[in-house]
Amino acid sequence: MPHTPIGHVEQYLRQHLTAGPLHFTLIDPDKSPGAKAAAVAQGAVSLGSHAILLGGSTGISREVMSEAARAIKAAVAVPSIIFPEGPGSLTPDADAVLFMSLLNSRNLDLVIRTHARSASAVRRMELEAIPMGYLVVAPGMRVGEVGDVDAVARDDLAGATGYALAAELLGMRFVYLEAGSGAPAPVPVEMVRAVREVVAVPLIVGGGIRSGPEAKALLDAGANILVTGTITEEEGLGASFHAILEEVRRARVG
Ligand code: 1GP
Repeated sequence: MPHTPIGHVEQYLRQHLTAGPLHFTLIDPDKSPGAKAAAVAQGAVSLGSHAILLGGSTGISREVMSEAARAIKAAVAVPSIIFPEGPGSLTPDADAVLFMSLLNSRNLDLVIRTHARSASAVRRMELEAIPMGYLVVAPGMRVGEVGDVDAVARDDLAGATGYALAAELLGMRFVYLEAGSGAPAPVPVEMVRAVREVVAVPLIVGGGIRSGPEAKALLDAGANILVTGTITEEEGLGASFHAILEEVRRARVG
């Protein structure tokens, strides 16, 4: 019977999660193409980042995505994972794709229909698919708009826990709480704590993380993976990035 086993990238993540939280660096290959993406990845990994997410909220072409994925693969040993906004950017040159349902979108394409249309292509490419529930929390920023999202209010803990638990019960193996790229503040720590209490799957948190103290508060609340993107675009691998990675390192065993 054909089946979808847990792939190499997910195994790598699971194994590293046993020692504590992880950090992912989000790179938009439209803004940082090819060699530039590889340089950012190299710097981020040298500071302790555990994987590279490749994505952006506007259509990235397959060519641009492939070039970045190949350059990153040549530069670093950690996985490069597509964080897709549509099927057009899928490429077998990346190591995996977050095969994610935008749980609180009003647009069924983003909940399941695009997945149905692209699943065969993902299988044909032999691209590892990591099943994930993606939940946008206010303010949601650009992804909230393009995703036609009914954003979870920042104080709606029951709403967030309901979506997250439903994702887990549906078999999704990761849940991502997203405040939106460039959000003025990250997902509230109370929401991270509430979701952490009800789900067993690893909890990814991103959007608006810009400082060590913010990272620490989210980690203390139970976030398993922190994602940052804007900070490197705006400041490079400067003091804030160092401070965030330092908090992740401190929270890890040994
Ligand atoms: C966006 O959660 C990620 O999808 C990262 O957000 O760009 O605000 O770091 P930032």
